[in-house]
Amino acid sequence: MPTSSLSSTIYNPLYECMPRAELSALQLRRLKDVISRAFNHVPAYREKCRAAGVTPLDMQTLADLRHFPCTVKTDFRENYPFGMFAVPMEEVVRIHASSGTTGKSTVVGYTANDVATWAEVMARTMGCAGITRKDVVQVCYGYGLFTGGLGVHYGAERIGATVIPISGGNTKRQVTVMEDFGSTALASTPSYALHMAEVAQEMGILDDLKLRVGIFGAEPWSEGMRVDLERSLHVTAIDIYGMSELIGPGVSSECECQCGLHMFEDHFYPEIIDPDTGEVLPPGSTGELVVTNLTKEALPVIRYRTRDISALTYETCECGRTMVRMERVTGRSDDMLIIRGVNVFPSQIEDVLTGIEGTAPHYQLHVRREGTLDELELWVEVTEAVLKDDIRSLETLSRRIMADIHSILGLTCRVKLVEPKTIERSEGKAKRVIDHRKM
Ligand code: DLL
Repeated sequence: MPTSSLSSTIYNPLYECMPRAELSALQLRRLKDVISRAFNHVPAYREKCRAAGVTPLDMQTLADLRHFPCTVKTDFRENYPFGMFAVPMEEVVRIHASSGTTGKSTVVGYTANDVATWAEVMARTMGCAGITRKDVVQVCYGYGLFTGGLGVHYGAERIGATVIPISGGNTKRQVTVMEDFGSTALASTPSYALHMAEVAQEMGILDDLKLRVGIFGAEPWSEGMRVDLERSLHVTAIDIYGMSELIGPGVSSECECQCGLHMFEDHFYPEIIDPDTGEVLPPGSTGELVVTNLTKEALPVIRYRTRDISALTYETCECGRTMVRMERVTGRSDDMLIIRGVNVFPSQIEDVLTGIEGTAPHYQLHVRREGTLDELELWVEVTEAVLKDDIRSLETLSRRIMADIHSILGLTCRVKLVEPKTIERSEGKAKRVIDHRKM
């Protein structure tokens, strides 16, 4: 049951530099506690444990966790809306939701302590990005049931920064506010940040903005996109990661070294598994990230299969933080496209495009089945400058894209070059894949 001690820790950067032995001991204590709470208060989880033949008493060392059953997104659907909660509703002070695998959304809840924990891990995220109380943080993540807006908001307030809770949309107004209020930190999806940069450019004020840092997440993005964001907005682009089921944003964040995302391991315990067999893989291996929420009271989630593909490194970072780093997410084990037997991640395509002059980082993958064969058609926006070129140069550009994709993925695709700003812009997550095979 809820204990007030769980989230009484005050934001303290030293927490993130805890020696490994001390951290492991803390994790084990918290794992035993959270498994007991899920077992005792969430019938669906108790059922899963029974089926797997384990009880909380089987959790004696960190390595024992692998014997416990995983939680998956469909558990939320089957127990919709509040069946995964471990506390009575009187103790739940906040609800958020995200898209489910089908129809019904995934509903998550927070006690007052959970909201405080969330503010703390988001305050650490701010610290990782070098954001301080002197910053003016423009929060363009959506406010509402999505966790992005309020998550960043509470963390930024917790460190004493000035928060502009503008939410997503109305891009010209965003840019005007950015200029007039002197925003120094931008919080948005990376694709929306690029769109804001385009609009600021059109309005002729891009170079007058005071932005110096951006905290970008909620969708996969590439190193190439980082270069574009840093160049166009004159910011340090920091990758932040999280998901509703675990808390929202605040699970992990890059620091200013930009070499992997530190996971706040006193609250989240990570494993990497083989997505096909469920086997736990050794540090450094690439696989599906599975995370146990160590301190959440309303919704203790054990071994959540994130479907996100990453890898973990336990080497201490140059910044001094000892907390494990996860590699930037390269895709999801369930959004991976298989086209004529080739595994394709949209982020790989993006990497190819960002290395090709004349293309904008806006693209869409259209997958169709023609006869028995899958066909990939890649729609790519070209830059204004390229439009002025003759038809031959455009053909050369298409051929170059096809060749580069072929050499990296071993996949032949068709390329359709489209005019600037014709691919629909999103104020949240960009829609990169249109899989006509599933319709
Ligand atoms: O997207 C929480 C969030 C808000 C994170 C704002 C960062 C910033 P969900 O809507 O539940 O929560 O979606 C979670 O989004 O499993 C990943 O597949 C993807 N995702 C989130 N952050 C990143 C990132 C929020 N930095 C799902 N890189 C996750 C790649 C990300 N994918």
